[in-house]
Amino acid sequence: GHVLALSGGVGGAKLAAGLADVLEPGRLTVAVNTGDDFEHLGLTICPDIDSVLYTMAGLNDRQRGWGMTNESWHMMEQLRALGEEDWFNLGDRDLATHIARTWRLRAGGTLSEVTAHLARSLGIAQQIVPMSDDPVRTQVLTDNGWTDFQRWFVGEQCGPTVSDIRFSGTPGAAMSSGFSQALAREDLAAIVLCPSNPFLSVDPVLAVDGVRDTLMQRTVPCIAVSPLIGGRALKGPLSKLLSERDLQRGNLDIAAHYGALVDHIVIDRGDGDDAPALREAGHAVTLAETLMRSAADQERLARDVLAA
Ligand code: FO1
Ligand code: CA
Repeated sequence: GHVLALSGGVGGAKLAAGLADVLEPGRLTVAVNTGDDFEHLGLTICPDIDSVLYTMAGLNDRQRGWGMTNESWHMMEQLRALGEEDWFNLGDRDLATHIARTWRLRAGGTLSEVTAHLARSLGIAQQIVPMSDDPVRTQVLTDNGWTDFQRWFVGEQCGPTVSDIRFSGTPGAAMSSGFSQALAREDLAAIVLCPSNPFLSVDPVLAVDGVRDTLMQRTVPCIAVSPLIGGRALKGPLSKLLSERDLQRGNLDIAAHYGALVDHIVIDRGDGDDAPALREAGHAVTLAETLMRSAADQERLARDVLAA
């Protein structure tokens, strides 16, 4: 059957790439969070779509966790010399993606069409679809008021404490046609929530009109891969958000957050102690090696998820 993966950046993109390696191309759709998207210097930037594209094409920079490998930064140096905003780093090669996307959007293309074009051009055979073609913008509430996501994430290095999160544009944002078609497939065999930040990467996807209800009504299994190892997130602000919300129970809080949406949770082998309580809460549990350092790791985890 067909597999639908819901993904944010980094961790999600790696599992999506693993799934792409083990499934025939026609059997995978990756629906990507667009809540991190923003307009910057006249360009439309879609960080999570970029992460998925680059990782599935094998062009991602593993060290940095975002952007392209073999990157150079001449444009940024010159931008700085011109006194323009330089808090958000655009590599020379990465810049081409944002120019191509912005150009095609301005010519009237939808984000779905533009993303499909970029994927094809990068040699990706799988379907990568934005969660929505309508703009959704994640914003966080801090002592400075509502702040756009990238301003907080990159500009403020996730420093200010977050007391609330909203997805501006929802309700009202419709599923992209590729996303709704994947959800409606007769041969849909599994829905995978990738190991992305539940609050910042998966929740915006669930906030798109109809997604949560459709997932609740579905009969195909929904499998979440925990983004935590030893109670901590590898990267990004998830650990900070959990502690600011006084959520100290690791995988149990991740599972509680998803609740009845998720049938099955895949957790790290080292966190086997969490399994009994997760099972008591009604989730099936699989232990796996969830750290993905290489393409081989991604593939191994993808196989374990599909076995679940
Ligand atoms: N993340 C950073 O921490 N600093 C950056 O300067 C930065 C630039 C950047 C450019 C293009 C792109 O697609 C992503 C970029 N990211 C950067 C990553 C990204 O903004 C975040 O990792 C995600 O939005 C959170 O998952
Ligand atoms: Ca993200």
